[in-house]
Amino acid sequence: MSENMDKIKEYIESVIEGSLPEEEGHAKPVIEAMNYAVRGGGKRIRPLLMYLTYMSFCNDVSDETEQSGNNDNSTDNASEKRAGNNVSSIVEPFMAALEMIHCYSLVHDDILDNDDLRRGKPSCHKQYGKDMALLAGDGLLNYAYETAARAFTMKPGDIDVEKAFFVLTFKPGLYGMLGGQTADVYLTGKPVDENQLEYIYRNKTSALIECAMMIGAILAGLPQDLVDSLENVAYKVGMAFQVRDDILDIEGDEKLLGKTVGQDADNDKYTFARIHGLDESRKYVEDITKEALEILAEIGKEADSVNEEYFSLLTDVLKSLATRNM
Ligand code: GRG
Repeated sequence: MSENMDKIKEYIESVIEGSLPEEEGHAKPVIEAMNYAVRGGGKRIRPLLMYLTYMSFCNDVSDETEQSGNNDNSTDNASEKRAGNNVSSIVEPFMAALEMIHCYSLVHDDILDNDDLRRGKPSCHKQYGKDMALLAGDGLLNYAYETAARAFTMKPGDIDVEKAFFVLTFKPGLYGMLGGQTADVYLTGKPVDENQLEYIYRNKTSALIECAMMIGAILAGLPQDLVDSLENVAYKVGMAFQVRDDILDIEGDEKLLGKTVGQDADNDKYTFARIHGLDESRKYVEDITKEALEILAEIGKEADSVNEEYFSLLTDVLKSLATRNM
């Protein structure tokens, strides 16, 4: 099968769009704010990494997702959608769920920092007010699990689905993103040491990237030792992603980024880039990305079967994150 990245991105958008709740009923105001926060503008890196990891290692052809319209969003029956009847591959509910969790974190983060812009649009609380944005974040977190739980009915009793669901509960939580964000908020305005900084970055940013690649690997049936190695790849990629984020907050283009730059300094955050400077930060991103790619290449040699086309796309995406401008 041959496909290009544009087609994959289109497919991911359709999976996310097809998983959003209908804007109806008494909860409509919050559903509108939830959908606003998810729709439009995001890079969709987490579902993309999950999908490319899954497709790189999945050798069960019957479970492969074709982007050819099997993901029919035409139904206007919300209960059918909730039952997952328009879902064609086991990885899809997890892809949509992880993007919802990521979007909830952005909504709440923007409230906390009182950021005006997100993805080139007014942030959720600027558009819908603080109360509704808070509820939209809560709603997205909850609906993410409702969405992922569809996988249980697609493959009843499947141990890999259970494992993947556990990873989806663990990585965004206390011992993952939420823990990292807590330390970040608690330590704002205070000088941080290397250990604290590593803890914050590993958790607030790497955790969801680890979540993406681990779930892709687990659902593809990779053995535990290779899932662990991919977790390490994702950890390193996540660290690079966050340091690149720091760099862009200093010298990035607001138009490309779709958000206000200079927020870290304004909020008195001691980021890697502020502590180490731009040159050292660039070198760190380059070095840790190289380490990640070396481990990924080893995984490619050790895995029983690898789809070379997807594996090479996965490698290219990870490489491109080190020099991203948005
Ligand atoms: C503090 C009230 C309160 C809530 C916290 C847990 C949480 C909400 C926030 C997580 C921390 C966070 C926002 C980390 C930033 C990670 C990061 C670099 C986000 C930007 O991701 P991109 O570049 O964004 O993938 P797009 O828009 O492309 O999806």
